[in-house]
Amino acid sequence: MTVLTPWATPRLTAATTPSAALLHHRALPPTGIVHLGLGNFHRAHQAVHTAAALAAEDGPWGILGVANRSATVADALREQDLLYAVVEVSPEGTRVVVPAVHTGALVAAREPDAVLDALAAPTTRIVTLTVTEHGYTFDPRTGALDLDHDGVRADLRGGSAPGTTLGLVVRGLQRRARAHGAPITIMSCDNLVANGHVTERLVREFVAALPAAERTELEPYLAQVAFPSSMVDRIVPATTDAYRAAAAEHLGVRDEAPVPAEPYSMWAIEDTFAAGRPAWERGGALFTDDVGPYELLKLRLLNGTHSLIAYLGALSGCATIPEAIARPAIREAAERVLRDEYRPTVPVPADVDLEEYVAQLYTRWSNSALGHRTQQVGSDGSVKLAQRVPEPACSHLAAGRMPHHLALTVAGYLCCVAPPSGFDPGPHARAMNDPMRERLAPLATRSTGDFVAAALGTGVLGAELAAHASFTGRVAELVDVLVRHGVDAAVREAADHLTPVPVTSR
Ligand code: CS2
Repeated sequence: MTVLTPWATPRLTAATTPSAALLHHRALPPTGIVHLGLGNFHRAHQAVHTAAALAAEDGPWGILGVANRSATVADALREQDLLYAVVEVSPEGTRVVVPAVHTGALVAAREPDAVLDALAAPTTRIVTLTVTEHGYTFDPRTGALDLDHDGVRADLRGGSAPGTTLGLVVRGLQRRARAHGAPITIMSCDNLVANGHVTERLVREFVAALPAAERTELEPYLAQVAFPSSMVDRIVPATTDAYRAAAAEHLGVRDEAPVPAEPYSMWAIEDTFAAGRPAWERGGALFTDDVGPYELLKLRLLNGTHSLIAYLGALSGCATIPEAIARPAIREAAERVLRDEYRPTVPVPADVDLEEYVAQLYTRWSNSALGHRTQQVGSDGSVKLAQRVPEPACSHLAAGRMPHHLALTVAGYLCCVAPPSGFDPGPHARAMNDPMRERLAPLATRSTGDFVAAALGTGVLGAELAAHASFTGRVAELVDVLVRHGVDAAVREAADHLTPVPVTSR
């Protein structure tokens, strides 16, 4: 192993990138895609599929990456000729590749006008989004655009730089409609059910809330805008020094912004583009008329189970998902929620071999070399769980069955982000970020039953699930067992349902 001293190692640039690491060898294409959300996920997923597509077929599909507020990645990329490494890690070994598909890196909060110009440029034909569930500024209780959100209100008023994703998108479309009106595709790559439809609906709601003159100017242009749905799947942890070291070791140069990722990657896309697209099917993506079944499979089997592993893992003191899934009790709870509670609620796409898919999930979660943190998966539960838990839970409840492990997921979440008085959930849970923390925390001083009813009563998991008293009751029992007896006892309680709960439909 070569040991590189950081100060003596040259920086990754166009001149120093080892050619063997490049995913394609074409000249950098002009910008055809503006991507909002220049985080790790985009750089390890869409950028890699785009580079692979470009290797197979040339086209004007360079990506201008836009970070929302933080300049860290954009600045590092600018110092590296927009290059960075993807460090693919598994127990079998490490592979380091450089996608080389970015044509620029901007920060919306710092240079909003340049971003709006890029969105309006006639050469821009696709806008892609990875802004997390949280970035769509909808009201979790109703799913509608949150018109009480300060950022949304400011962006609707206009007159200053847009601060929300929808504000940026709509103001970009407005500039476009005024300049030339060329068609464009807006594609969400976030973990939302029916992400294309949701994005379209939110854009339309935003436009409908604009003053009449702006509304009538923009509404007809929306007919030129396509909103395909897409299902994205790759486990991408946060960057740490270990990955910087791995990139340096493999490339022989210093990369300040590498991205770790698992080897697995999947992208299912609805083929309804308004102005062309890269040959992503030649870069590993799958095109389909209906992304829905792929989305549900992934959001429930992978993401839903992932959340349970993260909460029970953090409460057991596990820093990482592989550590958590290696614990017999957590593995058992994961198996049960996946097989008995999520699986019966998803249609399986014809080309997916379910057994193989599920076996792969356990291998992926067990990737100890990757060390995906429980804190990362557990963060933002208030927006993530709403996409994962309520629909399957309500469908079981409607059929007269109590989904004990979905209740355990919610109980684990509450214990992590709003720990009942006197209960210490441990460092990994304390480190979880959640936009609802401040609202939920004061409720946790109440008796468990009141606390859980009030917590779900905030609408965090939608009104329908909150109205099932038997479900909130079951969550409360599991919170009590978690707090008093720990994770293993709660898993036993969920599996054997020692405490009988009558399932009432409301
Ligand atoms: C995870 C996802 O953090 C989470 O909630 O479940 O980020 C998951 O790793 C990706 O969706 C995998 O594609």
